[in-house]
Amino acid sequence: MIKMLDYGAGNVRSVRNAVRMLGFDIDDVATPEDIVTAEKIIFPGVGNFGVVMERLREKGYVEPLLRRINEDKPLLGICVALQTMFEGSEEAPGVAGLGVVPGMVRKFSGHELSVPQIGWNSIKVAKDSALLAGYENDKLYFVHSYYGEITDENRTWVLSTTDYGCEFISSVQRGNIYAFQFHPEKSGKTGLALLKNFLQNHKSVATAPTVSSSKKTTAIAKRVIACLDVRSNDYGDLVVTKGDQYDVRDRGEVRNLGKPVELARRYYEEGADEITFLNITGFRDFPMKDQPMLEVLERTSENVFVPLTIGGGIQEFTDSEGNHYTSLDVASSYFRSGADKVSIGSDAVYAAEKYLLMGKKSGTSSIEQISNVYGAQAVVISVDPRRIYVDSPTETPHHTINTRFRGPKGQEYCWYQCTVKGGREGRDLDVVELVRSCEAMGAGEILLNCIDKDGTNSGFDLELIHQVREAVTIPVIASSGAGDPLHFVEVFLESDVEAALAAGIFHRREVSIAEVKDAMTEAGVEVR
Ligand code: 1PR
Repeated sequence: MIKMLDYGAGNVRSVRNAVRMLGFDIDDVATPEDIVTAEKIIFPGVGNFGVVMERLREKGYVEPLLRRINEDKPLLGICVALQTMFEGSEEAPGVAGLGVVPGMVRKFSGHELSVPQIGWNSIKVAKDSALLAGYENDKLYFVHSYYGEITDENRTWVLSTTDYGCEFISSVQRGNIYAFQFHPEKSGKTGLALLKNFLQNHKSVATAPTVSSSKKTTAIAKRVIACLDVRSNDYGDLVVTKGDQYDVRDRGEVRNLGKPVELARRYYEEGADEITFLNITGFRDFPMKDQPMLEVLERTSENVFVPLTIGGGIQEFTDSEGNHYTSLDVASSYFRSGADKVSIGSDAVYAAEKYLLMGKKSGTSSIEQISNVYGAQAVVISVDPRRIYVDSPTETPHHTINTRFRGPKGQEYCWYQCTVKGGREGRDLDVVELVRSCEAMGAGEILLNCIDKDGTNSGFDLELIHQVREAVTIPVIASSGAGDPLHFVEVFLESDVEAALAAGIFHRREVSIAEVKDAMTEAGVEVR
């Protein structure tokens, strides 16, 4: 029997779905003894090293895990699970890991790349292994700020390495004990094939020589993301909609561009590197009662094996019966339903305002709460800025730019005002203040929309993108305005964003994801 070690962190639903899709049964470890007796164990992991180790200790799982590893019974660790096998991590100083693999887990730093590493990278195979049979240099999905360091003492464990600023351990193996830093369950067909190698009796898999002949540095791909803005229409159906500068109504009716689960599936099949759902009226609904959205996630995660982000309505809430829910509760329900990342819009603006007013973190903001438990990489900030033109930078305390596009009265400067409630309300906060505050509070990525550009098909707002890219070190997703594959090429060649997102052109079938990737490849941009 294959068992899942579910200790309550991260998106284990996707791993379960992937295993079932491959035709195997899996159920959860119910007692510590199950860890020792199960035929195969999958030990998934997303989140903070310290929190994961604490949960394993609380549940009495450490000792049986060590026994299983010593007895060489098949085990596959994923992401943070790989990191727990080391002696300790810079993420949680003083917290001991399982100590099976000699060495420490370090934080990516001291180079030009954004941290966390979020995206598709490849692996250099260091030794033959049936587990990697069939792997041919395809890209796999990584999402992490910390990595296992290669040392002389742990070299015999190293199954593969990957480059991201430095060369790090991307998988380990000793006997039947395996662990991946990447997520096979989120790595499309390539990842599923590796997972299958583990699930079937991998000793019987023909051992193709898998050691990489090339020692070439691996490279992370620029991501292409399909975004689905979702809301109920006036007849109560949950639909994918799309606005022009955030106005989603056409002659009074909410535009209906399709069904969320079907569209997500289509984009997965067409090669989207990631899928984002934005529950665009989430700020006024209570998502935990909004079962359709959770159901959309659950159903999507059954057959979409790339990362899923969900946003809308992540905030604290008290229902009509007086029950209080923290934003962490709301986010947890999204993670349990199949989300890998959550995106926070309005509540991030309020948190940033409070942070700037107090001059320090409150410890209670949604960003901090979710990041502390699920890790920074699981917290995306969705920014909805609009241009405010001024004649001179001295007219405003905000961060201005000298813009190529003049304002309505010929103004040469503008600043980007943050908005809440889907652009309905402007705040006295600019994008630079917002993204810097959110990064300080523990956000892991910025989804940078632009109300002026949304739905215009006129290309991304490069001026906004440059301003934000320079303000933070976390990954930035460019969004709003894509109308042509060359707009993706432009944004990747002219800025350092890690990903670009589009909605309208994909929904209306004006441009396919393959056409975007072909144009990127032709221009020399790394793609999956
Ligand atoms: O504030 O935490 O509840 O989150 C609400 C979320 O819903 C925010 O992420 C906000 O961006 C989003 N949202 C709210 N209202 C709208 C609207 O359109 N009326 N959609 C909205 C924002 C922007 C993009 C869009 C790109 C690409 N959508 O995600 O998909 O602009 O479009 P394009 O390629 O067609 O130009 P909270």
